[in-house]
Amino acid sequence: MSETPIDPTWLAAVQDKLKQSARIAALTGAGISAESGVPTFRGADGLWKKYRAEDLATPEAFARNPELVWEWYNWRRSLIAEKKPNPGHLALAALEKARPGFTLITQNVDGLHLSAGSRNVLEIHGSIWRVRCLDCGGCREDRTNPLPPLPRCPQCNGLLRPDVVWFGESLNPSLLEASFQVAALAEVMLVIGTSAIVQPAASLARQAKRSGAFVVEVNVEKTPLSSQAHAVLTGPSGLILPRLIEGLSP
Ligand code: BV8
Ligand code: ZN
Repeated sequence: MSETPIDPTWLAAVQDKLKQSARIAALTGAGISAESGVPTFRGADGLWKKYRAEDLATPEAFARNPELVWEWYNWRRSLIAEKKPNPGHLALAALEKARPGFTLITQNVDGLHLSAGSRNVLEIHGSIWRVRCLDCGGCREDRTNPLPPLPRCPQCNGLLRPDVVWFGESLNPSLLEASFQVAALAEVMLVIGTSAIVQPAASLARQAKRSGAFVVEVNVEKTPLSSQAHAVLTGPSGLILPRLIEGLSP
């Protein structure tokens, strides 16, 4: 295991692994969007800093005070609306073009992977750009910015919620199953920009390793995963990922 700031030896080793592999998976967290100017959850300017996750990203919080929760999501939507994908997002979109067997699993709800051109994406925590009706279940993309303080369903006038997975809520079973399947079949698993704390997403890397994948962590700091990874590339994903896919022809 190595943890070096883009040590050329390890960079070459991971590049070789990617060249030799058909089935590659990536799990991304808020860190990959940091260089686009989207605050991470736990960073110094973290999203939770202004608010606490337990106070807002839960069904109880929404039931107790839907206006406060919508105020937080409207704030995040307005913040993310003007952000662009960074070289890290673009490198993963290029990786998908070079390797059809590449699957991107993201914990992020900001939609920046899709804006970067990635298509084989499992948004396991949902999307901040989708809304879902509490009454009829109708779910659709709505980029109105900002949404009203208590947005209503155009079909049945029911109260809308963000179509994201809150703490204490189960993930979509088919998305969850698909992501564990991808992890189990991966020859290489890139774990990028995540504090590896939130479950069950954090278990995907362990699943990949158990199934024989070469696990690579890309992060600016150590995480609980670092000691499990075969390679730890320390540095910003916007710098490392484009280097990793250099010379990777289809
Ligand atoms: C569930 C959507 C079944 C909403 C989010 C098992 C064990 C322990 C706890 C649990 C468990 N199972 C369930 C739980 C409870 C809970 C949980 O995991 N709690 C944690 C806090 C311990 N999990 C759940 O509730 C999940 N549900 O399992 O259902 C169930 C049901 C009932 C009861 C029990 C179980 C649902 C979790 C999903 C929550 N929704 N997001 C929204 O966004 O509004 S989570 C949200 O936080 C994100 O989606 C993401 O998953 C997480 C934040 O993590 P990161 O993305 O990693 O971001 P973070 O800021 O933490 O870290 C950024 C990293 O980037 C850092 O490492 C930093 O160094 C790095 N970085 C920064 N800049 C860069 C960089 N890296 C590279 N380059 C850079 N430039
Ligand atoms: Zn409805």
